[in-house]
Amino acid sequence: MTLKKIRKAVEKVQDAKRFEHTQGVEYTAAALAMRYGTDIDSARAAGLLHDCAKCLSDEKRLSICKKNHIKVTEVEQKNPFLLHAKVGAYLAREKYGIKDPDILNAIQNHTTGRKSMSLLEKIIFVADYIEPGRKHAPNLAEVRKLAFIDIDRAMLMILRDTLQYLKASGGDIDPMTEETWRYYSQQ
Ligand code: DGI
Ligand code: FE
Ligand code: FE
Repeated sequence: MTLKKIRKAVEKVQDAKRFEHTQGVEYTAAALAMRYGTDIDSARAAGLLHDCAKCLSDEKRLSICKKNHIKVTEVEQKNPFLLHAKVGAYLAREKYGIKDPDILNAIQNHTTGRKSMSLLEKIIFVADYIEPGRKHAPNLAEVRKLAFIDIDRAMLMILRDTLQYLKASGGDIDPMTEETWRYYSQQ
């Protein structure tokens, strides 16, 4: 599918606010790809598709996983919104025809991160947090600036602030988020 077709298709499955965010992630990811010298169209495709499973119901996400033998962890079972990343990568492949494993990984790992992320995975993780439509994340101005100076340090700030927020709000922490933080704080 062309970027234009993907954009049209995603618009159909998202509410207006989510689609606004999606386009914000698309062009922020494109700008980061320019800065760090990686493929701009891959960044745009991953940005467009990263939340393609965000507007499904939890039941739907769980049933897609069950039907397609996608493993659901304990934390995901309890917090099925987390599955929008895994299910998004599945739909990107099956419904939107994405074959590039790097794009699929960027979608799959955009919420919790993972160890040894590729440049594209980091770009989507960071673009998701800093796109212009985001208003409430802590240290936004600083992370936005840092993203274009040192993407690994931006990753660390995002992970630190996300874990801090989850601890303060009593949200279940996915072991993957913790592992990503540990990995990057030891680099
Ligand atoms: O889908 P978006 O809202 O655009 O962004 P996202 O996929 O990064 O999801 C953001 C939310 O995910 C944010 O409120 C923090 C939350 N999150 C990230 N890691 C974890 C987590 N939530 C829980 N419960 N556990 C985690 O480890
Ligand atoms: Fe998301
Ligand atoms: Fe998002």
